[in-house]
Amino acid sequence: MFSKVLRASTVTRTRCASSLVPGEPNGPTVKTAVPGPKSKALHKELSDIQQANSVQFFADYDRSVGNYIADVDGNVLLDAYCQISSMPLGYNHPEALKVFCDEHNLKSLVNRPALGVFPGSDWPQKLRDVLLSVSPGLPNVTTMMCGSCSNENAFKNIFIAYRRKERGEDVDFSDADCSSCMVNQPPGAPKLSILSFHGAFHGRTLGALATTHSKAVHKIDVPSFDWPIAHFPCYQYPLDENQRENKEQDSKCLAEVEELIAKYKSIAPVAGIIIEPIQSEGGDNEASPEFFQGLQRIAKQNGAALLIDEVQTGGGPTGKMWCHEYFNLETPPDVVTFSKKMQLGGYFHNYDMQPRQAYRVFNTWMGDPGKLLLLEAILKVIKQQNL
Ligand code: PSZ
Repeated sequence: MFSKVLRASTVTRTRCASSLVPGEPNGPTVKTAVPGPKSKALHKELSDIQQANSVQFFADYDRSVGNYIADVDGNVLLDAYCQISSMPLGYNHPEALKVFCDEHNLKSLVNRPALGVFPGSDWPQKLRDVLLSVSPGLPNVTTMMCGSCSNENAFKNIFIAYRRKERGEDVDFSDADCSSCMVNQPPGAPKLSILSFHGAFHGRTLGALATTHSKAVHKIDVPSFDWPIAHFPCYQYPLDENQRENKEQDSKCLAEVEELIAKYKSIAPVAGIIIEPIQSEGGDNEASPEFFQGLQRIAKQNGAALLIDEVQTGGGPTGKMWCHEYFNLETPPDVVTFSKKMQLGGYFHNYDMQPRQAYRVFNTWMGDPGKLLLLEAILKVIKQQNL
């Protein structure tokens, strides 16, 4: 379930653990079976309220430090999973704890704004200083809540940009657009698609789930879109002994993408392509820089936007802030989504991907300034300690 990327981050953190969070234990302590009796009692209590079969044990976050997670039965375990790959510095890092001791920051947390309508005075500056300071070459950023809703809304940006180009830059919506979209019919609700890859994980909301193909349990019983799905390269290892075979894999998978784009022209034209730089939930599958370069060329030739999903790989675990920086792409991708280790969800994008009208991509909170303040502290530690 958890990727090589995540293991890489764990290894990195373990190596510098002693300097990272003071008071971190030297090793695990196991006092009971896991889950222990207190966890089991709490599990029963929670199960009366909700489906809780995924719960492994109940944690004691007051006593968790650095790489070690404490449970309610007094066990202290090395946490190789980092809250589904979302804790870049480990538990109770002093710099993260300090963030809300500042009264201004505390007020940003407590008075949670609807950022799309009433952002605080320091919001543009914070976006520049924190998020845009680590942008992979893209000038715009839109904040959201989680990984799924980042991909979900990024799809909307892609569709909106695609239709704007079809209609003409300054052409208004037609009456037919306005009436047909209200009953989910074309031309207002057009037949368009996002191409994704077998084995991909992009989230569980309806649109994102249509591009997720890692496990049946995620998808079963949920209606979905008939959108094209291509094969992600599957290499033979070691790489240096299988160069010819793996090159053929790249060509075969790229040819399939081109065939699907051609086939879907008459069904639901491909407005965008979504891909993880390393398939994470789908089983730690990697593809070559040449594959990604080829994919970007095909996307550009066909007027499809390239969305690189860095929800799991982004935020530093591969040694660069963004995994796709290893691919030496000709230009940045059109959209890069993030969440997890970045603390808040969102996406970097170019201006082309930005709707020209207000309220087209919008929700109540549009992210959370409190999470951006946490990310600011985390990035500072990563930079200062050269993690
Ligand atoms: O079982 C689950 O729902 C899991 S286990 C790991 C994830 C989800 N990862 C989330 C994820 C991701 O790895 C990539 C590449 N893209 C999008 C997502 C969705 O993020 P969330 O879970 O925040 O909606």
